[in-house]
Order: sequence, then C-alpha cells, then structure tokens
Amino acid sequence: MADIRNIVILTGAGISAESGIDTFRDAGGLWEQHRVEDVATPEAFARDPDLVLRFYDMRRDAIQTKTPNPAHRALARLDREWEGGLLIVTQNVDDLHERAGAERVLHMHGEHLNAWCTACDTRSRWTGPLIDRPDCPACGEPRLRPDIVWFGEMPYRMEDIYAAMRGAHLFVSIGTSGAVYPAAGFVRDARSLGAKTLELNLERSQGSGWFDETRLGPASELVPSWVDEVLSQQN
Ligand code: BV8
Repeated sequence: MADIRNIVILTGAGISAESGIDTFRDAGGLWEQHRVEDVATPEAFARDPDLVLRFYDMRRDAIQTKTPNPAHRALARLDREWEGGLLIVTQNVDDLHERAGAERVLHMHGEHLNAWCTACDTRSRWTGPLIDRPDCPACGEPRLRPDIVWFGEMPYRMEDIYAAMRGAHLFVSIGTSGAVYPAAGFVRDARSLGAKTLELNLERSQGSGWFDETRLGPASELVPSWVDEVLSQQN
C-alpha cells in the first residue's frame, strides 16, 4: 500500500441494496418491473412523459425514507481520513454517500434530488414530485425533467473522471454489475493507466476478469474491512 496515494472508487446500486434501495438487474430489481426503453431513455420521455415522471417520482420519494449503511459510512470515513487523492464516482442517483458524510463524490448518472429545466438549463434541488409539471424556480417555465442520465445520453463530468483516473494508483469497484458503459470500461482504462484494480461485490461482475483482486460478499462487510486496512497502512 506504501505506493498508493490517489484512489478512484466506482460505486453502483449494490452499495445501496442493504439500505433497501432496489438494484437494477438483481432478482426483483427495477428492470424486472419496468422496461428500460419505457422509462430511462429520452425517447420514452418524449413518448410518454407521465410514465417516466411517475417512475422517478416513486423512486425520488423512496430514497428519502432510506438511510446510509455501513458501506456508505466507511467510505465517508475514508474521505475524512485519507490524506491522498480520492474520488468516489457513483452511478447511483440516491444521496446516501453524501448523507453518510462523504464529500469527494461525483454523480456520473445524475441525482434524484435535482430537477433539470429544459427551458433555462438550471438544475434545482428538488424533493417533491414532477408529475404535476411544477414551474422551474429559476425561469417559471413548467419544463422540469429528472436530472438523470438516460440511456443514449452522455454521462456527467467524464473529463473530471478521466483526469482522476490518470492520477490513480488504485481503482476500486463496489456493488456494480459492469453491464453499462462507459462506467463498465473504467477498470480497463485504469489498468492501462497503471493503477492496481480491486473489486468488492456480492458476485463476480461482467468485468471481473479485469481486476487484480476480487473479494465477494455484502458491501456492508467488505467495505468497512477494506477501509480499515487502507487507513491502517496510511503512513
Ligand atoms: C452513453 C440512471 C454516449 C438511470 C443509468 C458500449 C458497448 C455497449 C453499449 C454501449 C456502449 N457504450 C454506450 C452504450 C449504450 C449504453 C449501455 O451501456 N448499454 C448497456 C445496457 C449495454 N450506455 C449508455 O447509453 C450511456 N450513455 O453511452 O452516451 C457516450 C458516452 C461516453 C462517451 C461517448 C458517448 C449512459 C448510461 C447511463 C444510463 N443510466 N442510471 C436510473 O437510475 O434510472 S445506468 C444504471 O444501470 C446505473 O446507473 C448503472 O450505471 C447501471 C448498472 O447498474 P448497477 O449499478 O451495476 O446495478 P445492477 O443492478 O446492474 O448490479 C448490481 C450489482 O451489485 C450486482 O453485480 C450485484 O451482484 C451487486 N450487489 C447486489 N447487492 C449487493 C451487491 N454488491 C455488494 N453488496 C450487496 N449487498
């Protein structure tokens, strides 16, 4: 560990599973209840905005009743105590990393608790529903959509993510199936940039073969013990 200074961590739905937030692909997951192309694409929003707005209103409501679990809290501790570089790149649209106290967090697929105005491009903190077409707090136009990156849309802050990857000595992937790009390609990018790679997941992900090390188990157990290990070796 002596040579590890900068760490990039990628998290997915698996880190929030033990907080009671549905994952996408696991049994009973979101994509079993809804077809991606009906609820998570710009075409779906154009075709049936009510269906899409109700889908995200339901999820925005649900996450506000959930609380961070030991995995979120362990990463928040790492964020507080790690003296080197750290960036938590999350594919999750919940706010459990921040509610656990983490600050160095980047939401590459957006956030439930933001509304995005398609008239004035302003993003506003939003905890209520969008189905009734409320006015944008900035321009007054009733043109708000969920601030979520849908399939076919460009993820957020890709240049910041690649900049952090270029300086990373260690890339850690937690609770993701490695099914969706460009996030699923980060492990290969990190390897080609010379970083060590570690996977913490309940089961092997689609990109498992690209990791130097894989530890299998629930995030609430794997992440706190990994963070203890890293901080105990910080010189
Ligand atoms: C884009 C927000 C252009 C929405 C999401 C290359 C090849 C093939 C296809 C593509 C490609 N490049 C692009 C594509 C198309 C597409 C794509 O990847 N399709 C897939 C299906 C093949 N990608 C896109 O459209 C992306 N945009 O490409 O734009 C571009 C981009 C860059 C540069 C140039 C051009 C946009 C994708 C983003 C879509 N939005 N989320 C919402 O939330 O409603 S994706 C969504 O699914 C998540 O955010 C996440 O990214 C993804 C996968 O979910 P996971 O988080 O991994 O969850 P999952 O359920 O799948 O797995 C859970 C895992 O946790 C499992 O492994 C399980 O074992 C584990 N687990 C469960 N419980 C626990 C646990 N682990 C530990 N502890 C536990 N307790």
